[in-house]
Amino acid sequence: MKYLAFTGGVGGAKLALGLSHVVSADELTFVVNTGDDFKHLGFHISPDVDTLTYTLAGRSNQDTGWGTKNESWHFMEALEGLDEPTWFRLGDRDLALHVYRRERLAAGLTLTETTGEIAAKLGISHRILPMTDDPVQTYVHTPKGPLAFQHYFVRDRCKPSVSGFEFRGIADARVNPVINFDELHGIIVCPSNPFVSVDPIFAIPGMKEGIRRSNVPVVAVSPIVGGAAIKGPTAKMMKELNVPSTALEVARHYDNIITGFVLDEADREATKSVQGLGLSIDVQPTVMVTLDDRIALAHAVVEFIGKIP
Ligand code: FO1
Repeated sequence: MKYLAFTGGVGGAKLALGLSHVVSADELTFVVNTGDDFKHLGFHISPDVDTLTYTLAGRSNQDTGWGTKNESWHFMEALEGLDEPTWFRLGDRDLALHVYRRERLAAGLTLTETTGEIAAKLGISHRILPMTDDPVQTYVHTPKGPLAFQHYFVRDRCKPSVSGFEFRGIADARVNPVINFDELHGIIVCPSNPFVSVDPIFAIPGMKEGIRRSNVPVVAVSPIVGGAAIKGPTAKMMKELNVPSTALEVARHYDNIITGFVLDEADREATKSVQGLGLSIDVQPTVMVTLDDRIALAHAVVEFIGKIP
């Protein structure tokens, strides 16, 4: 395990796919946020794990970034007919994965073991590790009180104003024991939402210590480009938290963990300010549209890690 890549959902998974083409499976392991997980319709839903899995398997829905491509929605239509909730869209193909996971968890496997079985069946060789196998649930604080993450993100479409976050269960969560911090060459923080996708990973007791103990470069790719998030509510959350929605602010947010930061060319003028935080800087095209964009950025990140003292 030479590289660990921390990621959340859609945005981070783009770079993760690029990394999977650049670093072999025995040298690159993914650690995924599970704070978005929730119980729904009797299933254990694990959105960021599934988004990464489908992305690495080349099966993800290119339009939404989550769920599978060539999807159909008969299950949802039939469920609606039974007056069941359909705000969280489960496609017919995606449903098979949820049924499988429910069976394997009921048989006593951990989320890590179940995720490994699914990845193998989908032809993925890179390891996908949930950040923990213990229950952690992200809640966002809104004017109407704490809101479970999927209710905020999907049911309420990120409309409520956010004033803070809590990761319920985090104090008792154990770092996934499969993660080995000892022989690493570098750690990559993919461009996911710092507050609800990356912070839960860092908040697990022992995770920051493990990262520091590894004593290797920790490089984050900015999820903010030119003051806007490429995907999702990151910039909106920053405004609501009364912090500038800038790449510099993201670097400051990660400051006590990361040693390097990748800015988009649109934010080149922030180079000096980010270096002022004591971070090494690399400026790259970070907006990933094509697979080649993903691979090029992944190459640049791995090279950047090699240059950081
Ligand atoms: N996101 C949505 O905006 N709407 C959905 O209906 C939805 C369904 C869904 C089903 C399975 C899955 O793995 C992810 C799904 N997501 C949906 C995405 C998910 O809510 C987000 O990707 C993460 O929770 C945030 O990164």
